[in-house]
This record gives sequence, structure tokens and C-alpha cells, in this order.
Amino acid sequence: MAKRKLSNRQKTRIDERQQQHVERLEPEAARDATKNLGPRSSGLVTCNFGQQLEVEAIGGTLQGKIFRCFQRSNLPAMVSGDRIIFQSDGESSGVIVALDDRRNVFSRPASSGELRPVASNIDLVLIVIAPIPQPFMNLVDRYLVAVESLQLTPLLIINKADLMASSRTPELDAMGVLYAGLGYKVIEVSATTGAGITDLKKALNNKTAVIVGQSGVGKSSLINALSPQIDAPVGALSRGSAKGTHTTTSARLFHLDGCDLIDSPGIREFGLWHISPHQLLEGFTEFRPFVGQCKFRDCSHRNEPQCALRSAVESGAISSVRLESYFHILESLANL
Ligand SMILES: Nc1nc2c(ncn2[C@@H]2O[C@H](COP(=O)(O)OP(=O)(O)OP(=O)(O)O)[C@@H](O)[C@H]2O)c(=O)[nH]1
Ligand SMILES: [Mg+2]
Ligand SMILES: [Zn+2]
Repeated sequence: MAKRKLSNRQKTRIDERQQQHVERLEPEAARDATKNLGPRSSGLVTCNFGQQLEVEAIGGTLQGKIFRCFQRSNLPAMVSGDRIIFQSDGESSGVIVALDDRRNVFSRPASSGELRPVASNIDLVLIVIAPIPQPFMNLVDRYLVAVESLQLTPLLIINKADLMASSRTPELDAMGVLYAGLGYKVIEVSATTGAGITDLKKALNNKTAVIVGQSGVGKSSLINALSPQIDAPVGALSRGSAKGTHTTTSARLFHLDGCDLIDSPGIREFGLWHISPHQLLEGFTEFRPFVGQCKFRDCSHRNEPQCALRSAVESGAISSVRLESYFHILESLANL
């Protein structure tokens, strides 16, 4: 019995070794494969499916053609918006052989905690909230920290304006007022009725933007509203919990009239977060004038005397809910 068990284990090991061998061979095979492919072309990654990427050729005779590509294994994981060099078979497939320099990479907080890259070379981040599913200020703050750390511009979109009559909440109104007060642009829109869509189009003009937010807030619906010829999949909220159902599963770049917009999968929960405490503090931009002004250098801003941040809350320069939100995120970092 023991003998048989051992030989099974050995067999598994041999299988694993063979598998590793195949994996080691694959990059070589990919390299060899490019020998039979056409000359190098420039391209834009529109979607990453995991193993394969969708690439749109830029310039030359292939301009606008779509290819399914593998990437050479020495290259980093690619995201929608990446400019690349690839070699194609002239038909529908190819191999990505180089990645151009990126201006930036936007990562979203994933439910597992780590930051997951979703889009690159962007100008603007559209953070979408709606009356349903219930919005969380703390999630918006996390997105804002990620946006600020890249020195990008955020745009807060309150979607489903058509539901405001029945679903407006003081919390949602307060969020709109708070973020506008911090100097962030806030637009109220409805993907269903088209209200505010013209304003959104204006804000997007000539830009590449990524659209983020909870699952079910209407990110894909907004893309369809901005450009009716695009038919991005849209999914109803779950009946019981009125939460999103994760309809969009991979980020995808769409060319709209006058701008490029990258749709991204929504998130439903969020937990720990892998950023530094310094980055976090810097992400709350209205705190910046007060950082370093506390009596104690290592002030936790909770109960020390002469704390500049808490004095700023008392004088109204900082909102207490934002300081609470900061602590909430900080605790999630501290528990790592
Ligand atoms: N009433 C109303 N419903 C909307 C509006 N926009 C989107 N919806 C609905 O909200 C639900 C979710 O829409 P999606 O566009 O799939 O949401 P999403 O943010 O892309 O969701 P994920 O892909 O899961 O992240 C669908 O039932 C839409 O019809 C709107 O402006 N008003
Ligand atoms: Mg979607
Ligand atoms: Zn302090």
C-alpha cells in the first residue's frame, strides 16, 4: 500500500516536472514562431483575457485590424491602453515582442487587497457611484488615493439620476457636496435617460479615461450611452441584495467619439490594501497643508495634544468623515 502511494507521488512529481519542462519550452516556441511571422508593427492592447491579449494595429497596412496575441514571457503583464510592438501572421493572431514606455498604470484595489493593474496611459479616472447599489465613501476615497498617487485627474460620476426621486439618500447627497467642496469635479448623469451625457462627453473630449466603481453602478451602461454603436454587456443587479453581479470580467478599451474609454470590472467588496501609509496620507489632498504640523512628529492624529489634523477638523478645514475614512483605510493597512 505504502509502496503504491509512493509511486503515485513519484508519478505526480514526474508529471509536474514534465509540465515545467513544457512551460520552459513555450517561450522558445513563441520565439521560434515569430520567425514565420510578418514584420514588426505598432499596436494598442485593448483587452487582456489572461493567456491572450487583444491587440489593435496602429499605422501601416494593418491599421485598425484586430489580432489575438500571446506575449513573450520576458515581458511584464500587459493591460488595456499599453502601446506595444507585435508581429502578426497577417490574419488574426500574433506575438507581442516589446512594450513601449508607459506614461502611467492605474491599479484598482481588488477585494483580496492587492492593487491590480487595469489600464495604462490614461488622462482621467471616472469614479462612478449610484443610489443603487449603496455607495461607500470609503471606496471612493480609496480610488481617490490611487488617482492622486499617479497625479491623475478624477471625475466623480453620480449615475442613475433617474432613480434619485425614489432612491436619493442624505449620504449620497453629502458625498456629492463633500467631493465637490474638495475641488473634485462631480457630474450627475443617467445612462438610462441620457441626462448629463453631453456634459460627460465634454469632460472626456480628446482624453483616454478608465471607468471604475462598484459592480452594478452602470459603468458599461454609460459606455453604451456615450456611444450607441457599442454594445458592452450590461447585467441586472441581484434581486435580493441589490448588488452588482460582476458582468464585466476584463478591462476593455473602447474608441468612442472623441475619446478612448476603458471599461473595468466592478468590485463588490474591499478589504486590505497594499499601499504605504505615506501614500495614503498624501492621497487625502486636503490634509497636505497640515501634515508635519502636529506637535509630535509621530502623531497618530487620534488623541495627541496640538494635532494639526484634528485642529483642522475643528476649524472646518477638514471634514471629520474624511479623517474617519482615512483611519479606516489606515487600519486595513496596519492589519497586513
Ligand atoms: N435606472 C437606471 N439603471 C441603470 C442606469 N445605468 C445602469 N443601470 C442598470 O444598472 C445595472 C448594472 O449596469 P452595468 O452597466 O452592468 O453596471 P457595471 O457597473 O458595468 O457592472 P459590472 O460590470 O458588474 O462592474 C443594469 O441593470 C443597468 O440597466 C441608469 O442610469 N439608471
Ligand atoms: Mg460592466
Ligand atoms: Zn496629528
